Amino acid sequence: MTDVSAGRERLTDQLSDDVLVSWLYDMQLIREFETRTAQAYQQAKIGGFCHVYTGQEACCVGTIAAMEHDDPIVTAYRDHGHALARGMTPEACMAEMFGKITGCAKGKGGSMHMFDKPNHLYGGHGIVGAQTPLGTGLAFAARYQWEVMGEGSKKVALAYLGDGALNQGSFHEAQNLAGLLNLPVIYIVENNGYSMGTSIERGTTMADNLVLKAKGYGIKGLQIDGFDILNVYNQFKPLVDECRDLQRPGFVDLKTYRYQGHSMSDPQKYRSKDEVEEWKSKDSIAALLSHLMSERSAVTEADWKTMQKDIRDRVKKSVDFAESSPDPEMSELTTDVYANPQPNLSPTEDYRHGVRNPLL
Ligand SMILES: Cc1ncc(C[n+]2csc(CCOP(=O)(O)OP(=O)(O)O)c2C)c(N)n1
Ligand SMILES: [Mg+2]
Repeated sequence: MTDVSAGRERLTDQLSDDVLVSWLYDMQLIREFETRTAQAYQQAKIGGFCHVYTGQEACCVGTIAAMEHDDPIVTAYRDHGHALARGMTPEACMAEMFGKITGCAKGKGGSMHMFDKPNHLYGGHGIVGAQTPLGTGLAFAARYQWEVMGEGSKKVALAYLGDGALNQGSFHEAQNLAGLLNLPVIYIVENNGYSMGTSIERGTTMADNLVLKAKGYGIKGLQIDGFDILNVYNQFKPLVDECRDLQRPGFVDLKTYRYQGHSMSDPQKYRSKDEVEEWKSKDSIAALLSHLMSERSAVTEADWKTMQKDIRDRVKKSVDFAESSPDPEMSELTTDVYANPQPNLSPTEDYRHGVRNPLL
């Protein structure tokens, strides 16, 4: 069993400069992407609800870096960052928001419903907390596949949620089942301190020590500073390894902050400008850049300028792509409504033939 506290300082020291530079790239890509998303929204090129991720980049990049590519993940509606960090192209992500056929879900899902099966991303979900039982189910399926079907290897599922989902009944039912059945799912609370305009202290008990809630379900929890990507990786990776090894659940209170309003229309009366500025002064991208420049001498000012320009060009291309892509045909209205029946889905077939599931 891995000792979660042991490798804290050391794990990232063992990673190459290239790996850390790729994290910097991914975080900056998300930030630039979200700047362009907000612009496009204001120009009415994006419809529906839209929530940008600016400020929280270290959370998705740092946690996804600790996973295998085929570990399934599921998240809430503030999902563009997770999609990009998992490998979705900016083109597919932007076109989805523009409602175009070239989007990851043929333009039918929009900002809140990023799906990418090849990259093992199962949404993007708009109902607060609804993704937490889905993450539990993904973990059940993964464990069943490995242990009962004898296929593949041990996996861990990630279910991201906001602090506003902590009080949802579905989340508590999901945790209970995960604890009871030993399911390899890690619930990551991206705790940005607010659920729309309600601060976490006003909305939930034990706000300063959320891991106590998971403890009640027999789930090991960690509190992690989500504003420092090195710290995120160093603390999170051992938990992932442990949950994979022992096939059991985990919980993370990942402390972070969003720089923009809750959604694209939010006067932000519930917080002060000083509070926002204080968080910005600890910015996660600036902190990683400083580490790479001064402690590793892996990036120069000129490298950083070039990287920023490359990213700007890449994101601009994604906007052009989205704009010039065609709308879905009218006939798309009636496709993808129901899953096509598939004859050989073995786990559920076992149920249908009355075979008891040995995991239960
Ligand atoms: C079941 C349900 N209730 C209410 C809403 C309305 N709603 C949308 S976002 C939100 C706040 C959620 O905040 P949090 O989980 O902290 O996520 P964040 O926006 O901070 O990322 C609420 C209440 C909803 N979408 N679903
Ligand atoms: Mg929140």
